[in-house]
Amino acid sequence: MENELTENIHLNQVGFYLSAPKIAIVTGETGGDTFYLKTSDLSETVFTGRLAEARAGEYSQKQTRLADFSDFSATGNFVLVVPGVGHSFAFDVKQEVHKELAAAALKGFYFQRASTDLQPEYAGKWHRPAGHPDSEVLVHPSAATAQRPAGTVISSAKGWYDAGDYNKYIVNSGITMGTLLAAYEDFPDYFQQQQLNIPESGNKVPDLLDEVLWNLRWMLTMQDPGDGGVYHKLTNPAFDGMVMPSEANGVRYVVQKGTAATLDFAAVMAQASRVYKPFESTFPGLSDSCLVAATKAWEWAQQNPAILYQQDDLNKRFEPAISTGAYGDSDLTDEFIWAASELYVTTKNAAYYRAVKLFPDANMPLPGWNQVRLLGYYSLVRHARNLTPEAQKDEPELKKRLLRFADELLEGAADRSYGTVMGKSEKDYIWGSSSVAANQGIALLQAYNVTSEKKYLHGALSNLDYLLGRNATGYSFVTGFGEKSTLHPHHRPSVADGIPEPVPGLLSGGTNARANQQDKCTTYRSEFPDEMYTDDDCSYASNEIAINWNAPLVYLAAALEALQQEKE
Ligand SMILES: [Ca+2]
Ligand SMILES: [Ca+2]
Repeated sequence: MENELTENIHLNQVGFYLSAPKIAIVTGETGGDTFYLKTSDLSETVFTGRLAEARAGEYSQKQTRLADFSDFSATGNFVLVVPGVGHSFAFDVKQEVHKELAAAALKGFYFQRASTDLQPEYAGKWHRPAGHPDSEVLVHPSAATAQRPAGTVISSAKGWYDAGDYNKYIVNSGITMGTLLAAYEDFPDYFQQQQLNIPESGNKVPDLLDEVLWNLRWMLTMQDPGDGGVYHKLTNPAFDGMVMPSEANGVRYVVQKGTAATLDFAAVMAQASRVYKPFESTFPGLSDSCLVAATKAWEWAQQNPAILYQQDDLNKRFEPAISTGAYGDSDLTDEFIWAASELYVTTKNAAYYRAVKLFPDANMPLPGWNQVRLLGYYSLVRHARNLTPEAQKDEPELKKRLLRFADELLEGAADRSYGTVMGKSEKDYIWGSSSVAANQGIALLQAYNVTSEKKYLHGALSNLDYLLGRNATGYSFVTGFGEKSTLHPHHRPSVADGIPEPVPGLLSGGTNARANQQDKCTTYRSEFPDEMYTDDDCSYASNEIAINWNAPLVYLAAALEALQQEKE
């Protein structure tokens, strides 16, 4: 039996660092209390350990036993063996064990590029002709002004497809870009040496910034030059069928300007202005253009502080009706905080800082597309030493809140059935829960940056383990990584390209406690909140991919690589 592969050993299927925690979870009945680490050909036993006492799963009550082999620290390819159960998938123990993952997660954005061919040289077997030139996009009646009446043709090329669909949404681009630019600001050395094999590799600009620029150029076209407001999205009226990008040729529109989109745009442009400043000779004028765009957007939002995007209302007043992702948000407190923070950090003009109430309440809401407060906090902490007295006065409170939040995340993690920070309550298993795990990891790494306390680093790592297989489903949610990883994401190119393997480096939204009620797929095999996942392309509620989920994966994987390099 121990010579047979079992799926009852749930672990990070990619592997483990030499000197970091190494945990696997054994589910179901075990014959005894001993486990072995063996070379992947099963010829040699390299470590022997004892399984911890059985725990009951928080939702399913299913038995789990934890196997801790953190003390093992030799390089190689191994399996975990539990007599009477079998052996695990093979995994590596080595330095830089997540290096390929970190690069692939970022390259996932290259595969989402609109308006360009993906050449075999860069895209391998997933090469494809260009889709969506977006050189002739119509101004929707909801976005019409005297200068740009309905039907005006504008050019709005480039950008990334948002998710499994082919539309481009400013709100969701906002948090995505903010997270990627934050990754660069926190770990510039790591990204300066990273090679993605994209068309811009070798141009002396870090590939992350080349990739981000593809979407930044598109975002700049989404600002109405007449008044500085920003269109909520560029979209078809309705979702395309499951076809390749080049076969989706419907008319596209920019729709209503809104305050959330405009503030997210302001934040991204302000942050981009300072990040691209050192690359002035390669991108002349870009940094200044971004700051001008950010300032205009901020001013529009001051004059229009509560223009919400309400798609149902919009469809009662304008044609054609729009039925694609709404990304409607009714609370803009956090968007104001984020935009003000980024403008302030870039310009050092305290008027931006004073324009918002930095602590509107005691909450520390985990970032998501409609909740971006902490992105502002992270930037203020990151640049604390270079700010004016107004912000320095608040710095101790900001750090205190950040650490308290990180401590709350860590609370009870070691005692849970899977030993991860992810899974403290059913609320973690929302639509796109993989991004919850990744964003919790980022929050913990912010705390680690402030304190250098290992518990935060290890907490973040536990959530990367979660994403790569140490979870109740046993799946690695990253395409192309792990023997039991997502194969059938709700992602039009992966469905339509005729290639068995999905486009690599994409993070599935993952477990979603209510997924079966939302997408009505019939292939779910469990209804427990932490197991509600189906690797089926019908499942947009548990198995879609999205840029705002991939971005925190990029941050988490790259940050752990960068920090591990310092240690080993
Ligand atoms: Ca480059
Ligand atoms: Ca909000």
